[in-house]
Amino acid sequence: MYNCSLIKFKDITDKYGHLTPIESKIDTPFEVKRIYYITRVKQGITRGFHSHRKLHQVLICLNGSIKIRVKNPKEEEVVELNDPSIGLYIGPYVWREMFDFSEESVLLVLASEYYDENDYIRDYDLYLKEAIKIYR
Ligand code: T46
Repeated sequence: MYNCSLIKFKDITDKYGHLTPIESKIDTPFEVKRIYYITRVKQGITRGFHSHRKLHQVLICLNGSIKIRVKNPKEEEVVELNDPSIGLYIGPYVWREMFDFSEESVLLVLASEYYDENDYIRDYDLYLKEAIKIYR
């Protein structure tokens, strides 16, 4: 899907467990300026419901599982993240909705920019209006 793809990171496995290294710009398609994580989401809660204008991000589910619906004016997909060595890259003008957070799930997000509320499009009609120019 346009501006949206899975990234497979290294999974270094030995008898001590698993280790996944992520190096900015080497393993990510952008320079990482910010990280945040989402934890302790109660059952039935949905998050997201927005797009970004400039932001690039990689979402990684470090524990448990989380579903992400990604949409643009032409396509829609649901991706389940449940492997800490897989990241979901989401670029500009992709609408995202997160749901079905399993108990104890942990979502780590690597972001290309510092937090800027003006970069968010939280209204779906406005999103369609702006995105249609890109996806036509
Ligand atoms: C995204 C998905 C995957 C900050 O103050 N700094 C930050 O870096 C972030 C990300 C959020 N906030 C504040 C803004 C809100 O008052 O934290 C509050 C919750 O943010 P929001 O409702 O946007 O959370 P989600 O889970 O809907 O979306 C987040 C990211 O905001 C968004 O960029 O793509 O995770």
